[in-house]
Amino acid sequence: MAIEKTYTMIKPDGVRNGHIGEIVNRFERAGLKIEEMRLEMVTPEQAKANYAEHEGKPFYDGLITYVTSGPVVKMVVSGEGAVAKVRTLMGATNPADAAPGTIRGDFGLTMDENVIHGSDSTESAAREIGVFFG
Ligand code: IDP
Ligand code: MG
Repeated sequence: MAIEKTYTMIKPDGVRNGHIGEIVNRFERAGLKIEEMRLEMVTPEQAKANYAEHEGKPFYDGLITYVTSGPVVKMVVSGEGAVAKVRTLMGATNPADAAPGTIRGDFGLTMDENVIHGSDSTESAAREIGVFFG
């Protein structure tokens, strides 16, 4: 594997419920490096660009409203196989299916409020880093 960069974001519920420190700690314990980190809102333009693949799906409007509803933590994280490593630490999309010990398994509430976003490929990562930090 190679050193990769990935985009990851603590969603509004993760910030509101006080999980920033725990999540950053899990990344660092896993050997990942925080390259960039900002606590701020997601703009509507950023939300639409990030979730373009879901446009037209029944949950799309709610997803855009939700992710722009409060401050998030936007991060670029790097390390050996960082894209897959962050996805493993996150757990399954639906917190009801996410394993204990994963971020979503431990802190996720519902499919809408599932604590964290992480790029799903190196191509998505490059695009998303451009959207949020470009
Ligand atoms: P991911 O976040 O694990 O990559 P995606 O399928 O890319 O999952 O979906 C993006 C986000 O959209 C999810 O994290 C979740 O917040 C939301 N989402 C996905 N599917 C549903 C659904 O069926 N109902 C409500 N929200 C959903
Ligand atoms: Mg996804």
